Amino acid sequence: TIPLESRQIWKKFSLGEFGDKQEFQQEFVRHVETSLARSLYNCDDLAAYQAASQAVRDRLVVAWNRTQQKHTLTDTKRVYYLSLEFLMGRALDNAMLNTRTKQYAREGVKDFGFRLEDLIEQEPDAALGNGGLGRLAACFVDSLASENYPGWGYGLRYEYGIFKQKIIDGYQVEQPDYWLTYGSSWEIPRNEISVDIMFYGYVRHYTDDEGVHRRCWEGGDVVRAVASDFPVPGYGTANVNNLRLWSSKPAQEFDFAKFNAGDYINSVSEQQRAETISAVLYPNDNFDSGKELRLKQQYLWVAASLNDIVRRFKKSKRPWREFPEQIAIQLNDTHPTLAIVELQRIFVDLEQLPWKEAWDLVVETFGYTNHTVLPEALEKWPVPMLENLLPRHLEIIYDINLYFLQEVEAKFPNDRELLSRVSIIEESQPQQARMAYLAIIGSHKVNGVAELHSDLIKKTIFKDFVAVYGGDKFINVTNGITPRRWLHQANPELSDLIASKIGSGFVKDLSELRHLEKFADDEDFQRQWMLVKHKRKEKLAALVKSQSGVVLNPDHLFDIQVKRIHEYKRQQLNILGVIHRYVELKQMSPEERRKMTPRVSLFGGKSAPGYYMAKTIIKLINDVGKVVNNDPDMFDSLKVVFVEDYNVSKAEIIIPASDISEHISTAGTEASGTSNMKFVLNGGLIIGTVDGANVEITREIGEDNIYLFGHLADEVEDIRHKHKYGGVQVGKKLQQVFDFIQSGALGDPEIYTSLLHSIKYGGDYYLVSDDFDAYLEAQHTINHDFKDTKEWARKSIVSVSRMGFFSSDRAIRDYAEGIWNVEPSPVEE
Ligand code: GPU
Repeated sequence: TIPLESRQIWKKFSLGEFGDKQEFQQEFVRHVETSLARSLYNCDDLAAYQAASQAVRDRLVVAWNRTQQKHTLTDTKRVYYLSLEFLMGRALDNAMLNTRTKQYAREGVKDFGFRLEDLIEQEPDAALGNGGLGRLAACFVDSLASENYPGWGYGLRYEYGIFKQKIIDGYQVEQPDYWLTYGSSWEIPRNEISVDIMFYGYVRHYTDDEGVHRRCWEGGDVVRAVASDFPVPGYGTANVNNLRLWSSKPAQEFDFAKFNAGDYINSVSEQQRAETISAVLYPNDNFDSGKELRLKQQYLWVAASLNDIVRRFKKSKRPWREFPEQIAIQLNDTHPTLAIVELQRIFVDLEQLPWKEAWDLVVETFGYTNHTVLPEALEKWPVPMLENLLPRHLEIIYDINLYFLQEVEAKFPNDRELLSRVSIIEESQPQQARMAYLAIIGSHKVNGVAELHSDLIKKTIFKDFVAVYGGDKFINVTNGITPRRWLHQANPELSDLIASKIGSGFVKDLSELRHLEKFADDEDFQRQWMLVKHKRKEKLAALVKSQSGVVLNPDHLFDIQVKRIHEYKRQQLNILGVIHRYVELKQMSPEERRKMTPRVSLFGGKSAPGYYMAKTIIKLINDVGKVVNNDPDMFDSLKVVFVEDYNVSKAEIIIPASDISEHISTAGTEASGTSNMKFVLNGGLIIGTVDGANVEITREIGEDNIYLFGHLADEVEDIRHKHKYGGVQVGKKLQQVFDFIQSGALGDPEIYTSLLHSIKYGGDYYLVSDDFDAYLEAQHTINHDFKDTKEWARKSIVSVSRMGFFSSDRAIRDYAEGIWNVEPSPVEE
């Protein structure tokens, strides 16, 4: 540390916030000339982006250090959010807005001939996630920082994020997303922070000095996990939290034995294999692939994070019993469930705590969030794989299971069926470890992500555990979204318009939007409101034009469905509905057609590379687009667009442009959904099923302001049963659509056979046939309502004004109070 008498000098040179444009420019030029080694003669947009980022980053780093120092000094309880995905998107705009330096930067770069918007566009998305689950984690770290909670994210620093999607001949083609080509300006490499992680090996039994029988894990392969930190600025606060991502590296440079034996090339290349562990994000959404490399990713990340957390705790010199008073760890789905086992291993094997004492601390530390009821998404690891890769962990899992089953047996004697139902080990061939059960047993709270979903898990997949533990362990925390990125940043036009009426406090406290409702009937305000929407539709039209050449009319109704392509999300229902509309329009006279509400149907989203049915749906959408967009009869009536490579940055352009967006999952399948919240917050209305957070959105905004349709969650089981034993009834309208496709009007109908058969002869698991007519009916109502612009604007304003509940700030406060027991700890400015 710096001697006391010199600290004044230090402080004189310590970086503060930018006070004006000149200060920004000074830093900008310095970074161009020194960090980038360029000059005013070769400073292009990319260099300018990098210099601007580093200027902003420097400020964040100073504030980040202060925040961490303060939390260490005051020894406050910290929250650790363990997530295998953080779908952050771009950082620059967000960092400038959160530190309120955007104005200086804009004016600063303008003097040098740059448009700040062009620089922002240079940044590649940090796309370290698949969809909703990863984006939720990104919203949560924003809210943790903004609400002044001492909260860290822990994840993996994949070199390849979610693949880039190309559409070629209507098919999805995947290309690698190497996002670190120019490095990341936002990353602080922490090469000095590393943890050696073991795999394989064996369990050694021994007797310690006190004669106690002990076990310890030895002799395996070692891989090094190295930390990188990404500062997470809060909005309107000096708090800057940390997102720590781990990379895998070889544990030593060379295998000296081999090296000396002359096998130089192989000794190096074998070491390189260590790096493949964190190389690439698994591109599955709501699906468990069960691959060994994925298990290695999970363990490397979890073991490195826990080592880090325990090391920090040990520095405080507190007794172990205070561990849960100092530390809360949240498991984002079951991906980090091994953390439970790893902490128990640290306590029992390494720190030699008695099992029961250790286990109570573990349970008090962890909380588990479930994000799905889909059976194919629930993680199970084959026991032989665990035994090979993590032999000691498997033993600990067996012991956890044994004690748990004894507890169950004591409570429900002689119920063998129950014991086999709740056992962590499923008696299949091979045996499998059910990670959700382990997560429940090792956590003090389990939460679902929307009311309907939280009720559903208690009644279905976790029913037996409610019987064992009672209902209080299972709670709901409805998801939320950060108003910074999803309103203030993505839609400055709307944000400014709202602020002109109610001030800008809603960016920090979204519930302030309620003050907007009194302007809902103000015709002048309605016009301004719809003008913003129109502007944003123009902006989306420009994007679509530049990417696909298709010209959209911003006066038409924009109907948008953007999300991962999945049968349960039912993009097939949407596109079959579009085909129905096309067939109807074709049968009309030009006069009749002119009376119909003109529409744009826009789709976007990625399919998992190995998901055949989802890829077929993408092909169908693109083939419909090709026919419809080239049909002169449709020019003023219908356009169908598939936006390539949907990601966070594109979402920021697409979401503000919707009149209607679609959230039409089979009831009971979408745990929450979060884009539904983003669309409504941006003044779009929604068509949806009674599923996930749609239920609470309806309760908040009022049922007159949402277009709900379809069967309810509690009817789905019966309907599937009927399909199975009585066949599927394809109604007249849907049959018309099938006939059209089979006529070859879209091209070779063979391509779609499996898709159509899965509905008509395959049991229609997702109830497309059952909901089709109701879906068309709801769309019909929308066509009618859209013609009344004033009433539409009123609904839109009222809806936005009632969206305060869906801020991720509220969600984070719910977690803090209901699960973590942590308090905000603001840093002085
Ligand atoms: N979700 Br499980 C994902 O995005 N990926 C997954 O692998 C799993 C869940 C989503 C849910 O599908 C969505 O309904 C929810 O809003 C989101 O997690 C965040 O909770």
